[in-house]
Amino acid sequence: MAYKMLMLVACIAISGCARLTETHSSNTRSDATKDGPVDGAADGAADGAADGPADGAADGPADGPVGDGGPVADGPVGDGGPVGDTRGLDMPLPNDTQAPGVWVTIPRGTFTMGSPLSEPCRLANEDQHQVTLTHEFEMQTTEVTQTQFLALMGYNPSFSSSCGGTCPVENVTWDEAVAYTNALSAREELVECYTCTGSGDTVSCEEAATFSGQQIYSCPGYRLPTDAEWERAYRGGTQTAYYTGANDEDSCSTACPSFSQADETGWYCGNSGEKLHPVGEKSPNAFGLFDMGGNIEERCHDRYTASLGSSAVIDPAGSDGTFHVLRGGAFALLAHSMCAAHRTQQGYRRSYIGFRCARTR
Ligand SMILES: [Ca+2]
Repeated sequence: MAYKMLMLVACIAISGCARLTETHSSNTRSDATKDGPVDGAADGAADGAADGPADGAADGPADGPVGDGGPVADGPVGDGGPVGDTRGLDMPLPNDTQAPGVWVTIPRGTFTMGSPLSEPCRLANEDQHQVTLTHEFEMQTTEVTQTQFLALMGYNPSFSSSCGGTCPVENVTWDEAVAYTNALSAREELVECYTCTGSGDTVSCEEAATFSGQQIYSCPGYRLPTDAEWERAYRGGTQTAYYTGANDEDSCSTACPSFSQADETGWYCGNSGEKLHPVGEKSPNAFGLFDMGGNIEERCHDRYTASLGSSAVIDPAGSDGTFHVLRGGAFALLAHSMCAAHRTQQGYRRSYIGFRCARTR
């Protein structure tokens, strides 16, 4: 395919795609080079113009944090229903390669989204505020694998296809990701959450008119998690930078040092060998979710907004911005990109961007 050829040329030019990173400097290694647009992703535009949160880790947001980063308000973590729902599959393994994979239920409730001003490496788009999600939702325990994507969609867009079927699918646009969730819905005769035209790597999608804005939480079918759902799922009741512990000042360094909290969380530039890894090799969080930090960055349902504000919100569903939210860092990115509150955006396909699925219960 043409975009793969262009990607190959781009990789050769910079001596390896593993060093490809996002463009905002606070999240990237100093020796990293941005890969140019590989093709015209349906939600793409001029790269760089909106390719990341406003920097300003040193300044912090103008509005102060809400509360002091205390515990979540809705009781113990892990009370959200069955773990290991395999939808009839025989092998409930974390690296199960069959669609739709293994799922857990994340309980409804209130939590503190964002990071405190004191957190090392934090960015200005991490305003701390209370978020209430009035619904419980299911989330896939792993990133969608290449085998899962190929089985449903009939092609594998991944740049690192040699990594194997248990590795996450990557190099997907937001449109390709939601087309996959629609395919899951269609297979189970659920109402689809997105309207798509075309197919394959040129598919173009948007949220269905019936489920625009906050109505997305009413969609019966599969979808991507919202920005707020993703962070609630990641935290698993924790309020630290990583679900494995506090951040380290060293993680702000573009030299990408390795340290324990990050190493336990997932694959990033300090421990990945700058290559993609099979899903489920790191320890899961309290909800049983793997690779929420690292390996591939994960596309979210809603569109990015730089300022979350300090006011409490109920069932947030993003903005009317151009690009959709990305979460969780990646094998080629710095450790702090794996932090719970780290948010960014990207309109183009990238060799380190994939997704996992969610569904309102
Ligand atoms: Ca991930």
